[in-house]
Amino acid sequence: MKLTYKNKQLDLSDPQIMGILNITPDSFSDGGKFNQFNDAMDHVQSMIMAGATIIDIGGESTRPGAAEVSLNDELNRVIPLIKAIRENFDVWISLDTNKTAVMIAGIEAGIDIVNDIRALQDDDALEVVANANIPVCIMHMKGQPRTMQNNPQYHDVLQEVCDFLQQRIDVCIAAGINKRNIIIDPGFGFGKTIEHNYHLLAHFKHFHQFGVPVLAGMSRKSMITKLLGKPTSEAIVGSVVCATLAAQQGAQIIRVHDVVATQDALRVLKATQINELFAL
Ligand code: 7PM
Repeated sequence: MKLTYKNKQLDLSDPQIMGILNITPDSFSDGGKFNQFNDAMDHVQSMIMAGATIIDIGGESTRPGAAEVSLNDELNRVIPLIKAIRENFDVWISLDTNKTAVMIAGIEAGIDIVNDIRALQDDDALEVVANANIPVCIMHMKGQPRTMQNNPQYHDVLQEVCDFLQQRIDVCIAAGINKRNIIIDPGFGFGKTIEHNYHLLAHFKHFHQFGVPVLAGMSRKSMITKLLGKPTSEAIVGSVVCATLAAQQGAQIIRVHDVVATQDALRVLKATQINELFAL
Protein backbone atom coordinates (compact mmCIF):
# COMPACT_ATOMS: atom_id res chain seq x y z
CA MET A 1 0.00 0.00 0.00
CA LYS A 2 1.11 3.54 -0.60
CA LEU A 3 -0.08 7.11 -0.40
CA THR A 4 0.32 9.39 -3.38
CA TYR A 5 -0.01 13.16 -3.46
CA LYS A 6 1.25 15.57 -6.10
CA ASN A 7 4.49 13.92 -7.24
CA LYS A 8 5.27 12.19 -3.95
CA GLN A 9 4.75 8.67 -2.71
CA LEU A 10 4.79 7.25 0.80
CA ASP A 11 5.37 3.51 0.91
CA LEU A 12 3.27 1.91 3.64
CA SER A 13 4.65 -1.62 3.41
CA ASP A 14 6.46 -0.87 6.68
CA PRO A 15 4.64 1.09 9.38
CA GLN A 16 5.33 4.81 9.13
CA ILE A 17 5.77 7.03 12.16
CA MET A 18 3.62 10.15 12.31
CA GLY A 19 5.30 12.47 14.82
CA ILE A 20 3.00 14.76 16.78
CA LEU A 21 4.17 18.34 16.74
CA ASN A 22 3.57 20.12 20.02
CA ILE A 23 2.22 23.56 19.49
CA THR A 24 1.95 25.64 22.61
CA PRO A 25 -1.28 27.60 22.95
CA ASP A 26 -0.84 31.25 22.02
CA SER A 27 2.26 30.50 20.03
CA PHE A 28 3.26 33.16 17.53
CA SER A 29 0.78 35.70 18.83
CA ASP A 30 2.78 37.31 21.61
CA GLY A 31 6.33 38.10 22.70
CA GLY A 32 7.33 34.44 22.69
CA LYS A 33 6.64 34.24 18.98
CA PHE A 34 10.16 33.71 17.72
CA ASN A 35 11.26 31.17 20.31
CA GLN A 36 8.11 29.11 20.03
CA PHE A 37 8.40 29.00 16.29
CA ASN A 38 12.02 27.90 16.46
CA ASP A 39 11.28 25.32 19.13
CA ALA A 40 8.62 23.85 16.88
CA MET A 41 11.00 23.73 13.92
CA ASP A 42 13.69 22.06 16.07
CA HIS A 43 11.13 19.54 17.23
CA VAL A 44 10.19 18.77 13.62
CA GLN A 45 13.83 18.29 12.69
CA SER A 46 14.51 15.94 15.59
CA MET A 47 11.43 13.86 14.82
CA ILE A 48 12.50 13.52 11.19
CA MET A 49 16.03 12.55 12.21
CA ALA A 50 14.53 9.94 14.54
CA GLY A 51 12.55 8.38 11.71
CA ALA A 52 9.23 10.19 11.44
CA THR A 53 8.06 10.39 7.83
CA ILE A 54 4.90 12.35 8.63
CA ILE A 55 4.55 15.37 10.92
CA ASP A 56 1.08 15.95 12.38
CA ILE A 57 0.28 19.56 13.15
CA GLY A 58 -2.72 20.46 15.24
CA GLY A 59 -4.01 23.79 16.42
CA GLU A 60 -5.61 22.22 19.50
CA SER A 61 -9.16 22.78 18.31
CA THR A 62 -9.81 19.05 18.29
CA ARG A 63 -8.46 18.21 21.72
CA PRO A 64 -10.95 16.58 24.05
CA GLY A 65 -11.86 18.95 26.84
CA ALA A 66 -9.86 21.76 25.27
CA ALA A 67 -11.37 25.19 25.02
CA GLU A 68 -12.75 26.07 21.62
CA VAL A 69 -10.12 27.78 19.51
CA SER A 70 -11.21 30.53 17.17
CA LEU A 71 -10.67 30.09 13.47
CA ASN A 72 -8.15 32.94 13.39
CA ASP A 73 -6.14 31.58 16.31
CA GLU A 74 -6.01 28.13 14.74
CA LEU A 75 -4.89 29.56 11.39
CA ASN A 76 -2.25 31.80 13.00
CA ARG A 77 -0.92 28.83 14.90
CA VAL A 78 -0.64 26.29 12.12
CA ILE A 79 -0.26 28.02 8.75
CA PRO A 80 3.13 29.72 9.30
CA LEU A 81 4.53 26.42 10.59
CA ILE A 82 3.20 24.46 7.66
CA LYS A 83 4.84 26.87 5.24
CA ALA A 84 8.16 26.74 7.10
CA ILE A 85 8.16 22.94 7.31
CA ARG A 86 7.25 22.71 3.62
CA GLU A 87 10.20 24.98 2.74
CA ASN A 88 12.78 23.36 5.01
CA PHE A 89 12.08 19.64 5.20
CA ASP A 90 11.27 16.75 2.91
CA VAL A 91 8.52 15.21 5.00
CA TRP A 92 4.82 14.51 4.73
CA ILE A 93 2.74 17.06 6.61
CA SER A 94 -0.64 16.20 8.06
CA LEU A 95 -2.97 18.79 9.50
CA ASP A 96 -5.16 17.82 12.45
CA THR A 97 -8.28 19.94 12.04
CA ASN A 98 -12.02 19.54 11.73
CA LYS A 99 -12.68 22.95 10.20
CA THR A 100 -13.13 23.23 6.45
CA ALA A 101 -11.64 26.73 6.38
CA VAL A 102 -8.48 25.45 8.06
CA MET A 103 -8.27 22.53 5.63
CA ILE A 104 -8.47 24.95 2.69
CA ALA A 105 -5.72 27.17 4.11
CA GLY A 106 -3.60 24.14 4.97
CA ILE A 107 -3.91 22.65 1.49
CA GLU A 108 -2.91 26.03 0.05
CA ALA A 109 0.09 26.16 2.43
CA GLY A 110 1.30 22.72 1.35
CA ILE A 111 -0.04 19.97 3.61
CA ASP A 112 -0.15 16.41 2.27
CA ILE A 113 -2.79 14.82 4.50
CA VAL A 114 -5.97 16.12 6.11
CA ASN A 115 -6.33 14.49 9.55
CA ASP A 116 -9.90 15.00 10.73
CA ILE A 117 -11.14 13.54 14.00
CA ARG A 118 -14.66 14.43 12.80
CA ALA A 119 -14.27 12.42 9.59
CA LEU A 120 -15.16 15.32 7.25
CA GLN A 121 -18.52 16.11 8.81
CA ASP A 122 -18.02 19.89 8.69
CA ASP A 123 -19.88 21.71 5.90
CA ASP A 124 -18.16 21.33 2.52
CA ALA A 125 -15.23 19.35 3.97
CA LEU A 126 -15.93 16.35 1.71
CA GLU A 127 -15.99 18.53 -1.37
CA VAL A 128 -12.79 20.37 -0.46
CA VAL A 129 -10.90 17.12 0.09
CA ALA A 130 -12.36 15.55 -3.06
CA ASN A 131 -11.38 18.56 -5.21
CA ALA A 132 -7.87 18.71 -3.77
CA ASN A 133 -7.40 14.96 -4.40
CA ILE A 134 -5.49 14.86 -1.10
CA PRO A 135 -5.12 11.94 1.31
CA VAL A 136 -7.42 12.14 4.33
CA CYS A 137 -7.58 10.33 7.65
CA ILE A 138 -11.12 9.77 8.90
CA MET A 139 -11.48 8.86 12.55
CA HIS A 140 -14.20 7.37 14.71
CA MET A 141 -15.42 9.39 17.66
CA LYS A 142 -18.49 8.74 19.79
CA GLY A 143 -20.06 11.95 20.98
CA GLN A 144 -18.43 15.35 21.14
CA PRO A 145 -14.97 16.14 22.53
CA ARG A 146 -16.24 17.99 25.58
CA THR A 147 -18.49 15.20 26.82
CA MET A 148 -17.43 12.04 25.02
CA GLN A 149 -15.52 10.54 27.97
CA ASN A 150 -18.57 10.85 30.18
CA ASN A 151 -19.70 7.20 30.44
CA PRO A 152 -19.42 6.04 26.81
CA GLN A 153 -21.39 2.86 26.13
CA TYR A 154 -21.48 0.39 23.26
CA HIS A 155 -23.30 -2.83 22.55
CA ASP A 156 -20.26 -4.00 20.56
CA VAL A 157 -17.52 -1.38 20.30
CA LEU A 158 -15.60 -3.08 17.47
CA GLN A 159 -18.73 -3.49 15.36
CA GLU A 160 -19.91 0.06 16.01
CA VAL A 161 -16.55 1.58 15.11
CA CYS A 162 -16.35 -0.55 11.94
CA ASP A 163 -19.92 0.36 10.94
CA PHE A 164 -19.15 4.06 11.34
CA LEU A 165 -15.91 3.81 9.35
CA GLN A 166 -17.66 1.87 6.57
CA GLN A 167 -20.39 4.53 6.40
CA ARG A 168 -17.87 7.36 6.23
CA ILE A 169 -15.80 5.55 3.58
CA ASP A 170 -19.00 5.21 1.52
CA VAL A 171 -19.87 8.88 2.03
CA CYS A 172 -16.33 9.93 1.05
CA ILE A 173 -16.40 7.84 -2.12
CA ALA A 174 -19.88 9.11 -3.03
CA ALA A 175 -18.52 12.66 -2.64
CA GLY A 176 -15.78 11.92 -5.17
CA ILE A 177 -12.87 11.10 -2.85
CA ASN A 178 -10.60 8.45 -4.34
CA LYS A 179 -10.51 5.34 -2.15
CA ARG A 180 -6.71 5.39 -2.51
CA ASN A 181 -6.72 8.67 -0.57
CA ILE A 182 -8.61 7.31 2.44
CA ILE A 183 -6.96 6.34 5.72
CA ILE A 184 -9.07 5.12 8.64
CA ASP A 185 -8.54 5.40 12.38
CA PRO A 186 -10.56 3.78 15.21
CA GLY A 187 -10.03 6.87 17.35
CA PHE A 188 -8.49 5.56 20.56
CA GLY A 189 -9.67 7.66 23.50
CA PHE A 190 -12.45 9.40 21.62
CA GLY A 191 -15.61 8.36 23.45
CA LYS A 192 -14.15 5.09 24.75
CA THR A 193 -13.38 3.60 28.15
CA ILE A 194 -10.05 1.91 28.93
CA GLU A 195 -11.71 -1.45 28.27
CA HIS A 196 -13.12 -0.28 24.92
CA ASN A 197 -9.68 0.99 23.87
CA TYR A 198 -7.89 -2.25 24.76
CA HIS A 199 -10.58 -4.32 23.07
CA LEU A 200 -10.02 -2.31 19.88
CA LEU A 201 -6.25 -2.72 20.19
CA ALA A 202 -6.59 -6.47 20.79
CA HIS A 203 -8.70 -6.78 17.63
CA PHE A 204 -6.86 -4.14 15.63
CA LYS A 205 -6.29 -6.40 12.64
CA HIS A 206 -10.03 -6.32 11.88
CA PHE A 207 -9.65 -2.74 10.65
CA HIS A 208 -7.89 -4.02 7.55
CA GLN A 209 -11.21 -5.34 6.21
CA PHE A 210 -11.81 -2.04 4.38
CA GLY A 211 -8.71 -2.35 2.21
CA VAL A 212 -7.37 1.09 3.15
CA PRO A 213 -4.43 2.08 5.37
CA VAL A 214 -5.10 2.15 9.11
CA LEU A 215 -3.71 4.71 11.55
CA ALA A 216 -3.29 4.08 15.28
CA GLY A 217 -2.96 6.91 17.79
CA MET A 218 -2.54 5.83 21.40
CA SER A 219 0.55 7.80 22.43
CA ARG A 220 0.37 9.08 26.03
CA LYS A 221 -3.41 8.66 26.13
CA SER A 222 -5.43 7.86 29.22
CA MET A 223 -5.75 4.21 28.16
CA ILE A 224 -2.09 4.08 29.22
CA THR A 225 -1.84 6.65 32.03
CA LYS A 226 -5.03 5.48 33.74
CA LEU A 227 -4.16 1.81 33.39
CA LEU A 228 -0.70 2.35 34.88
CA GLY A 229 -1.64 5.12 37.31
CA LYS A 230 1.16 7.29 35.97
CA PRO A 231 1.46 10.77 34.52
CA THR A 232 1.99 11.25 30.78
CA SER A 233 5.69 11.86 31.44
CA GLU A 234 5.94 8.20 32.50
CA ALA A 235 3.80 6.76 29.73
CA ILE A 236 6.49 6.19 27.13
CA VAL A 237 6.96 2.46 27.65
CA GLY A 238 3.21 1.87 27.68
CA SER A 239 2.82 4.00 24.56
CA VAL A 240 5.56 2.14 22.73
CA VAL A 241 4.05 -1.23 23.61
CA CYS A 242 0.68 -0.06 22.24
CA ALA A 243 2.38 1.18 19.08
CA THR A 244 4.19 -2.14 18.70
CA LEU A 245 1.02 -4.19 19.15
CA ALA A 246 -0.73 -2.10 16.49
CA ALA A 247 2.25 -2.37 14.14
CA GLN A 248 2.38 -6.13 14.65
CA GLN A 249 -1.23 -6.21 13.48
CA GLY A 250 -0.36 -4.26 10.38
CA ALA A 251 -1.09 -0.64 11.31
CA GLN A 252 0.34 1.40 8.45
CA ILE A 253 0.70 4.70 10.33
CA ILE A 254 1.47 5.12 14.04
CA ARG A 255 0.83 8.56 15.52
CA VAL A 256 3.24 9.19 18.41
CA HIS A 257 4.98 11.79 20.55
CA ASP A 258 8.09 9.69 21.26
CA VAL A 259 9.58 9.03 17.87
CA VAL A 260 12.99 7.69 18.97
CA ALA A 261 11.52 5.06 21.29
CA THR A 262 8.86 4.07 18.76
CA GLN A 263 11.41 3.73 15.96
CA ASP A 264 13.53 1.41 18.15
CA ALA A 265 10.48 -0.76 18.82
CA LEU A 266 9.52 -0.90 15.14
CA ARG A 267 13.05 -1.93 14.18
CA VAL A 268 12.97 -4.72 16.76
CA LEU A 269 9.59 -5.80 15.43
CA LYS A 270 10.90 -5.74 11.89
CA ALA A 271 13.87 -7.93 12.86
CA THR A 272 11.37 -10.63 13.84
CA GLN A 273 10.03 -10.42 10.31
CA ILE A 274 13.38 -11.81 8.98
CA ASN A 275 14.18 -9.36 6.19
CA GLU A 276 15.90 -6.88 8.46
CA LEU A 277 18.54 -9.48 9.34
CA PHE A 278 19.83 -9.46 5.76
CA ALA A 279 20.32 -5.71 5.94
CA LEU A 280 22.69 -5.86 8.91
C1 7PM B 1 -5.96 15.75 24.77
C2 7PM B 1 -6.65 14.59 24.48
C3 7PM B 1 -5.02 16.24 23.90
C4 7PM B 1 -6.42 13.93 23.29
C5 7PM B 1 -4.78 15.57 22.73
C6 7PM B 1 -5.50 14.44 22.42
C7 7PM B 1 -5.76 11.48 17.41
C8 7PM B 1 -5.74 12.48 16.45
C9 7PM B 1 -5.66 13.37 18.44
C10 7PM B 1 -5.86 10.11 16.99
C11 7PM B 1 -5.90 10.93 14.75
C12 7PM B 1 -3.76 13.34 21.21
C13 7PM B 1 -5.23 13.68 21.18
N1 7PM B 1 -5.68 12.04 18.64
N2 7PM B 1 -5.81 12.23 15.13
N3 7PM B 1 -5.68 13.66 17.11
N4 7PM B 1 -5.92 9.90 15.65
N5 7PM B 1 -5.96 10.65 13.44
O1 7PM B 1 -3.41 12.47 22.02
O2 7PM B 1 -5.90 9.15 17.77
O3 7PM B 1 -2.97 13.96 20.51
S1 7PM B 1 -5.65 14.56 19.68
